Amino acid sequence: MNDSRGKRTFLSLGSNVGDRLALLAAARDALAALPGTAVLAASGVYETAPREHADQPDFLNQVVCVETALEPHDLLTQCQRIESEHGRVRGLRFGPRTLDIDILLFQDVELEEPDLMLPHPRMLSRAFVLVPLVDVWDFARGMAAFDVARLARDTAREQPVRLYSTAEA
Ligand code: PH2
Ligand code: MG
Ligand code: MG
Repeated sequence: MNDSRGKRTFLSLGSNVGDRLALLAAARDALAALPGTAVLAASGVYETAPREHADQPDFLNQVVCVETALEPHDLLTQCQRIESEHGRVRGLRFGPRTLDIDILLFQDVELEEPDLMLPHPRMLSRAFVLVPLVDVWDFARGMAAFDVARLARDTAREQPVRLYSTAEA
């Protein structure tokens, strides 16, 4: 459902265990099925070298733009449920995972709570977030005017990110 009163948000999807491409597709479908929620756009899928904890398989990463009538904490709860339903087991921080769904930006909301920080505190230093975000940044409404193209270029010099598959229609 495309709720015109919805808030616009960008989510980062990541997977480095199992059928990574299928897990990202399942995440998009599960997000689209949430009440009052529509997936407006999906970036290409990128294969990225692991950050923070280097000794793990490469990730597939993607960013989606979503419009939702849910509040940030309700969206977070739903994202965690979708992760669990797709085999996510909470273990090593920054370690391997079947599915990770992180809220990057939720319109202009700023939060510093133990379970939810907005904007996402590491998004501006991660090429695996910024490069896909460029693909869908035209859909930004009501959020800070980050120069995502420039940040993506700068971070991608040091952080391997390669296009794995282009966005599906
Ligand atoms: N997620 C992490 C830690 N490191 N590295 C890449 N390339 N992609 C990720 O999604 C990722 C990561 C913690 O969530
Ligand atoms: Mg994450
Ligand atoms: Mg996460």
